[in-house]
Amino acid sequence: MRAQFAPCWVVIVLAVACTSSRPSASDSAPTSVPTNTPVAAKVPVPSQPARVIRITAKKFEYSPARIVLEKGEPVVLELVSLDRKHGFAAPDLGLRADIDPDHVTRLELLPRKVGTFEFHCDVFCGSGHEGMEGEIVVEEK
Ligand SMILES: [Cu+2]
Repeated sequence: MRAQFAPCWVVIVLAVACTSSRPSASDSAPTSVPTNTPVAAKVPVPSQPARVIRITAKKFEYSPARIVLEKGEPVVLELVSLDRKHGFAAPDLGLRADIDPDHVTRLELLPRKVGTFEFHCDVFCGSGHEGMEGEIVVEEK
């Protein structure tokens, strides 16, 4: 009866031996990576730094009111109010922020589609508020 199980035990012992003797990634890492390789080299680096575009808002205009970007170009919009609270809404780009006079509001944008995208003030700021708008034009590289 015991003789019938012997081949099974041999197979199990061999399987465990093979599994435990296989080097894992963590075991081999210290010997395969040169000691002078900086850890940061493994972190993906953006292909280009974000361009900063400052947009000022005041009754009842943005400056600049037209912004031209390249598709795939990372930008940071710095929004500043020169008078009172305004809004910045570019719904087709998924952007929305309040613009307060006492600090800079930053919005990151990575345009992924070509087109002209309207932005407007969505915080009532007086008669003329309805015409406070601009556009972001995204062009092919
Ligand atoms: Cu407004």
